[in-house]
Amino acid sequence: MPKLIIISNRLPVTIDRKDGELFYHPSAGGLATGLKSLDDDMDKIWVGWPGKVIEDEWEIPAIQKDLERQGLIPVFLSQDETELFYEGFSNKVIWPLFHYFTEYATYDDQYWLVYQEVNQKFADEVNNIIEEGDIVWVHDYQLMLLPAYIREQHPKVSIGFFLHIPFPSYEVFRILPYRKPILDGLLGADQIGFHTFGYMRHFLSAVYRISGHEHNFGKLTVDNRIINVDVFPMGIDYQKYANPERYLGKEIHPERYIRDGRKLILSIDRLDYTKGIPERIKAYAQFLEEYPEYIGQVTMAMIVVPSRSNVDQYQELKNEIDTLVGSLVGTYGTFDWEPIQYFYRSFPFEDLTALFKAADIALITPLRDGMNLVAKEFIASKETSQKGVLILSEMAGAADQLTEALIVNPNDVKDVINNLLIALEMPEEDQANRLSIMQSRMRKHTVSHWAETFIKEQIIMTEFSNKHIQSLEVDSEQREALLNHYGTSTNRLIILDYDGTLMDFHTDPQAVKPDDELMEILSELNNDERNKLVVISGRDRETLDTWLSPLGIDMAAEHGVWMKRNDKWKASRSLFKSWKVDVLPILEDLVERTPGSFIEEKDYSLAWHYRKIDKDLGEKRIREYRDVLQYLTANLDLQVLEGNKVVEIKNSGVNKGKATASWLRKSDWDFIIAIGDDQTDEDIFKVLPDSAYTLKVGLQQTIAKYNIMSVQEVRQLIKDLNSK
Ligand code: GDG
Repeated sequence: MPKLIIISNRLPVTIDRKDGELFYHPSAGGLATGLKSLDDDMDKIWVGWPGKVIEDEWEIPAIQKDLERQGLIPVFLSQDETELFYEGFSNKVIWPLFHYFTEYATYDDQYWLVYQEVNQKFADEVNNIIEEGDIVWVHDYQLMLLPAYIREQHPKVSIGFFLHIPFPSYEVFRILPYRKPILDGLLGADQIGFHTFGYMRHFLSAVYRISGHEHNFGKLTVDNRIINVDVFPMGIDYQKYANPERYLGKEIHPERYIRDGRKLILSIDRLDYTKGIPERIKAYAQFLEEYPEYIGQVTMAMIVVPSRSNVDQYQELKNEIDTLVGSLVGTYGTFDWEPIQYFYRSFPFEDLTALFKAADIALITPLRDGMNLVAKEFIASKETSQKGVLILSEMAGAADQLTEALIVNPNDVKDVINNLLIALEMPEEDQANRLSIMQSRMRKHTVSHWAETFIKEQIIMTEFSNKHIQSLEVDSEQREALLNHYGTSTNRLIILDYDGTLMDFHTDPQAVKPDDELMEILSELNNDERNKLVVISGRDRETLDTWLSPLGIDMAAEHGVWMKRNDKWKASRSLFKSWKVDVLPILEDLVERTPGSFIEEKDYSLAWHYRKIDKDLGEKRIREYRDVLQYLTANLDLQVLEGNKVVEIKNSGVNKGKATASWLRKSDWDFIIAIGDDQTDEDIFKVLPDSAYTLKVGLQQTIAKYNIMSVQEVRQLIKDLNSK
């Protein structure tokens, strides 16, 4: 039976020691709940750190045994590893940077080295247990290299990755010295999930700018695999918060937290600089100053859960919060009223839900937060009362789904104060309306729903990817049929595009001279006298001649303006080039305004290339110039052709399809194959008969019969044809 292997930094249990004895605390986190509901057809195994450094090696086998019984596989970390991998790279580099606290990120190569080692340690553990058909799901920023490390050993296994924290904008991500290997690590997955569309967009932009892979509606093609990048907003165990009495099997006592009918404002966070705790206290103090009628009428219950106390910034933050709370109490507190009740500890679930129920307002104003589940839990806890207002930072991922909350910019004190006032004065009917809309959404989008959707999509994606990619692989029927047909035919037409089909793209178009391997396989293909090999390209004839004439093959240059047969170039028909003097100044203007782009002048065409510049800028320029070019060319029997990061202007009536037709007519071919990657190659596919094999390189929409994933695969196919 296939298994689901979940990997996260921490196991859902923590080992502890009391009087020398080891014991295990379960931690019923959201993730564990979500996974419980997953299909029982699958065994589940969880791999992670058990939360304690085990110094005595002899204790390890017993711990392993205990945990294995619960389906848990521990990865043991040394003291140094927890310091450098967890507190160091994870929490002093990635955490601050991904939450836009760039000045807190400390770059230390030792952290990075140990981050790689520990990711490898996790991978070794996982690689030992993977079997065919297993599904792997990796969680969060501590394990971003893991997908690639697992893929190295198990190229076919289905791997998902989910990031629980924000993925920052490219401008922030690019600061990271290890940005490329981190992306390579993530791109080992088949599916990469984020809480919001914003994070997904940032990730795709970083992948494009740093690794050069373009996406197509969130699908990336990397190393012959399709990767699905998508949004999966995490939910909560709704019923647990909506009905905690049933969950706990006992009464809850919210009244303990309600004093003298005062309104209760709730604030709950882990101690972290991303949570905006000092800013919140300051806004509250200013609110009391601006609206003194609320003095004595409201109380803020502020729970700060201790965390990461070994990291300097957290200690400083704790001191700052202590001072601010002290000053607030000092300024406004009276013998029978405290403006703020501050708890620096965690609360048992029973008390936490009592607080949720008691609170009139939840003030959740992180400066950045991947999702923020507390906001969702507060909404669920109002299921019975239908009273309560959520004030939520727009910087929390949850703001995308909790759109009926009062959404604020946590840096804008006035905005927070105004919304606090609105919340305090909101009529109950309005409160109930907003709550019920959000509740019906949360009720459906639970954490179980999240986990099920993620895994379901991952399975669909992996199957699709394998099927799609294997459609032309050795074992597939079509490929066999193609090769057999080739083997038994005697009069074959083989049409190949050059750039992006036989050679990978390069920012400098002149740098893609054919390499030895390509010359060898093309020469072998051409030496078979049953073959007519034609390279049809948009390039000028001089370049094609310099590169390919030693092969003695037929060629078409400039999309068919020139055609070479029996070693002689001929222009396709009466073409004219007088128009170039009119069009050239426009393209020069385009280059002037877009540094890094350039013009290629050919005999009968002009091309503007924008391969070296930002793709979005290139596309914006095309939009701006499209009209003027079309206006100018309309009366001149010219056409404007948009290709892969190039716009080409040439005589109309010339295209790769016409060129193809001229070879097609020459004989009664019994085998035809055409391979191309560009929009302009679609013209080739269009003119060929149904019996032809047409192949598009890449995943784009095409009228070709098959997709082939890469230049390497095209070359492999040619090699296979040669060996027939
Ligand atoms: C990451 C991302 C993202 C808090 N205090 C107490 C307590 N809690 C519970 C809450 C909630 C959970 O802890 C914290 O939720 P977060 O959303 O902040 O999650 P984290 O795991 O810290 O952080 C975050 C999340 O991953 C999920 O993807 O939302 O953005 O940073 O469930 O109720 N529970 C108890 N006592 C407390 O004092 N019992």
